[in-house]
Amino acid sequence: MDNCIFCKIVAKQIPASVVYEDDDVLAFKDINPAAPVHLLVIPKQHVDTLSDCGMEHAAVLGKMLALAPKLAEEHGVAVKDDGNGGRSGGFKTLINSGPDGGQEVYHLHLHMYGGKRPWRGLG
Ligand code: DGP
Repeated sequence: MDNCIFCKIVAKQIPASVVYEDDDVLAFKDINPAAPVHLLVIPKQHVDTLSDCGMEHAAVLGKMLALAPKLAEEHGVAVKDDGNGGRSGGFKTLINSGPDGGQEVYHLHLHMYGGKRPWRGLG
């Protein structure tokens, strides 16, 4: 889509630090990280916002979410057994949708945050 920054990243017209790519999705580092690990996962095919998605998007949405554990493992933020019967590590996934949802870039994207807290503005 013309003038969409994330479509330009997909098209390699502007640079990004890409961490995963296949035919359907692309993952790259957020330019303004709010956590030690802050990745964005996007569908290659443009859709403005989650609010525009329907069941026809279920496969790509599932793929975006299913990628998170793999990325977490690769970036050292997977949920682990702490050896004392508890868990350590972990990450947050978030999709901002529309103005009241805090969405600034209108190409659907899944944020993935992880690493040592505190994280900027994320509770
Ligand atoms: P949101 O508020 O959910 O729309 O978040 C948009 C995110 O996109 C924000 O965390 C910053 C990131 N971002 C914006 N422009 C670029 C860019 O050109 N490159 C990269 N890597 N990230 C960008």
